[in-house]
Amino acid sequence: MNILDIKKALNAGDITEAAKLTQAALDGSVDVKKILDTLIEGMDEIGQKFKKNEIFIPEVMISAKAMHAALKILEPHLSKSGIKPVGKVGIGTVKGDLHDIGKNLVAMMFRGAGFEIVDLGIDVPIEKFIDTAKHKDVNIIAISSLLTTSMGAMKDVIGGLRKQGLLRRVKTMVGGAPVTQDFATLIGADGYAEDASSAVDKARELLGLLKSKK
Ligand code: B1M
Repeated sequence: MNILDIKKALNAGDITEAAKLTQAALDGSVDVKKILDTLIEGMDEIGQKFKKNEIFIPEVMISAKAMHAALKILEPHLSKSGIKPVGKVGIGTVKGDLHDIGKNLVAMMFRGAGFEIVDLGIDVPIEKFIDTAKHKDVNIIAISSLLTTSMGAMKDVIGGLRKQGLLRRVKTMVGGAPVTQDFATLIGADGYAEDASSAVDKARELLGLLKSKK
């Protein structure tokens, strides 16, 4: 088999084929890290296309599902081979807000880029974000908001993390349709991203995995 076919399967959003080819690569003794890198490259390409409006949310979601299917097969081998996730992100939709499609998309793209995700769900109280930062060993707390009425709670989460001295070791990121860079700066977030693929770039930048584009 050609390992690059895995990328094609991701692009086509072919869940069965992505899983089958990942298994075939493992059976053919292809290095686990190489398979993972190929998958991540594939998702990065999908993220770029999404950014350029060449593909849209349904395609990204189905590709992300194919990625999940491949990662599920790879997961036990990854832990055996000692490959560490590139970072760990606690993500949730802020208190008062039940929208989760964008948050899920961001989480999927993070997973696709090799991050470990603690998904806190929707309507997440400030204390749960703080508890996650304290006890789950995350590098980033990522907060999503879709409502102008729930945006303010993001400031409270960051304020709460600051009060507890957690911002010394945990970065914060915010996003969602009504959120802007100006708002992120105003509430003291370390990062803002407009969409799911930019969120991955921003997280990499915050963790020093990517040079700042400033
Ligand atoms: Co609601 N809703 N909704 N809704 N809803 C909006 C957001 C609204 C803009 C519709 C409108 O009026 N035009 C409006 C908000 C107005 C405002 O505050 N400015 C609105 C409203 C008012 C409401 C209710 C109050 C309606 C009511 O009950 N009267 C209510 C609130 C409930 C609550 O949350 N407490 C409500 C309810 C709902 C549903 C439950 C019916 C449903 C949500 C279902 C679900 O999520 N499981 C829903 C939906 C679907 C929408 C719209 C139509 C679509 C949102 C969506 O999923 N978009 C939305 C209108 C719209 O956006 N066109 C609307 C697709 C998604 C992929 O995009 O979430 O923006 P998005 O995520 C993007 C980026 O924003 C970014 O990346 C994602 C991918 O590129 N991003 C991040 C998101 N989080 C990020 C985090 C990051 C970085 C990037 O880092 C941490």
